[in-house]
Amino acid sequence: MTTYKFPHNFLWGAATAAYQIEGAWNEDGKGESIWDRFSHTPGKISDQSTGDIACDHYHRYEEDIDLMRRLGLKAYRFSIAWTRILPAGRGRINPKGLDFYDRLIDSLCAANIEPFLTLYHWDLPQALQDEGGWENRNTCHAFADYSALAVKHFGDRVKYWTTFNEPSVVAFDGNLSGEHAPGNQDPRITYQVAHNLMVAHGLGVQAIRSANSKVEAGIVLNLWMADPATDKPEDIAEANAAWDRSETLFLDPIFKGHYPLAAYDLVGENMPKIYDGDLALISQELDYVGINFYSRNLVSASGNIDKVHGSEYTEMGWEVCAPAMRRMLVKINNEYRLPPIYITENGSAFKDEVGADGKVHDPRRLDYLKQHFIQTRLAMQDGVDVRGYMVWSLMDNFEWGHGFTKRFGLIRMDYETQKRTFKDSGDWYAEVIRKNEVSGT
Ligand code: IFM
Repeated sequence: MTTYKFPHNFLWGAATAAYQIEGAWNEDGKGESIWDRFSHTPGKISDQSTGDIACDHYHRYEEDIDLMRRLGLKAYRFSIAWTRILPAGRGRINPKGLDFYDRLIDSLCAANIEPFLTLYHWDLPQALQDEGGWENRNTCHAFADYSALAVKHFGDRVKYWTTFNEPSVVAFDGNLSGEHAPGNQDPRITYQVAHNLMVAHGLGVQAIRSANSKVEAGIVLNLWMADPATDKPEDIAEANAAWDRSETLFLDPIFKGHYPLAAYDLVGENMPKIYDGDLALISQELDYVGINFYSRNLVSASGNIDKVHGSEYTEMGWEVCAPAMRRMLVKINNEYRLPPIYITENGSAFKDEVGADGKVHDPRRLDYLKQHFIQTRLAMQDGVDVRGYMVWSLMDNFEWGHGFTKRFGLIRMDYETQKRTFKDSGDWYAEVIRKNEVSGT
């Protein structure tokens, strides 16, 4: 058994997103978002649920901050619902929306918990979708104006500002597979959205910095390591090609200032409109990058791979493979000139039950987190500059197209009663934070 100490000031946290926990979907002047519209459309969510109430965090945020205190969180990553403060995406400001986030942020600060704020975690105002959404470049300007408003208002208390959470999921799940809002299935729209999200990120960073020069601006990318299924040269080549086709689509424009040829060769007639100056805008220096890591893709030259014999899989069907996290971190650190890294999401969904003793014993989640903390610490020893770690998620919540069927929380939610119950992983995480170390093999 080895004990892995983390650096002093390491920012241990937990993460959530507005639509997944807040509820109060149409209260106090909030406008409709694309996720309100999508979840209210029959057949879109596997258990027919919606985020109308979710964890009712809008009304119970104080209780939730008490739970964060019990965890000893140093940081809390959450997102703003754009439609709470600008119900139509631009124009009229909703003071009650600002008021909610003021109260939330003030309570976090009073609890000594650093607010780590995401501006866009997928809930575009429906009014902007009605004008074409992210396919329409005007949405990028609306995003910059919304960013400036938020930073002017909250920037005195919030230091960390993330423009986008997982732009690849926004582009591909929302516009190619159609499994997410707004539910398009169109490759032409997908690539235009992918590019426009990058433009909006660049405009957002400019807006954040001109609204408050003291805050930090970054973006959050989700990365899956691509591992070869065997050590045959053709599988290794295919794994490298798979990484180049997908993960570089957002890393390259942001950190190299150009799109990856490997990815854009494949786009053909769906090539987005890119204007002069876009790439300079997109590749502005960032203060940090957030990385979300859950699993890896196993790649073989001969095609698809079935489940890996002997590997454990989560309820999402994702393989548990913590060493892939270290390899991914080392790879991006070698291939890009990166700012400091925060692990902004990592976690696992398992079928948790409340035991006869009234407790939630979730040894698989605890072990998943332990292994990933250790691999991250090892990557830090390899020279990767990781400054913090936000577990996904603080509590079970609305898992998008899966509704409430997947539980990622450190805290269990009973959605009928809104009762919150600490899981064993939550108690264990509190100890990790308190000791600033993790022990394991
Ligand atoms: O729940 C999501 C989150 O909103 C974005 N990253 C992945 C999580 C688990 O699927």
